[in-house]
Amino acid sequence: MLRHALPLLLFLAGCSVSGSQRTDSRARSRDVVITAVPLLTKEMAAVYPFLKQDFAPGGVLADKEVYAFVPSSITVLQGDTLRLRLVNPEDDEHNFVLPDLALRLPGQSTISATWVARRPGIYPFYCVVPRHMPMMWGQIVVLRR
Ligand SMILES: [Cu+2]
Repeated sequence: MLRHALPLLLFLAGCSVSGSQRTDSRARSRDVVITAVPLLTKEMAAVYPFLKQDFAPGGVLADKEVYAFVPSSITVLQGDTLRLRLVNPEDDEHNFVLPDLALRLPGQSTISATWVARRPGIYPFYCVVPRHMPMMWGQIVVLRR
């Protein structure tokens, strides 16, 4: 009986080894475009009159403006390479800061970069312009392969 089981065990062991080798070959490059989008900025006070009070000293958005990264959540698999294209269509400068990657996004510019999802986890990215924090952020979710 054991003699018949041995080839099966060797086959299964072989599957395990080839499975882990395939892990790297399944890693892929993913093109991701992220755009900095104004949501509630001082220029919009003409459209939304309540913003005048919000942006005034003591208002809920005093010294702040609300921007978003779109999309704000990106899910990839471990080992994948993200080919990022960061688009800032308006005239305010932004930043894009990830662990081990920090980029300046001048107004009306497009910046390209790559980021490799080496380890599983949740990696937040931020714009670190003080008047855009803490609202302007997102996350890259790296799933274990
Ligand atoms: Cu910003």
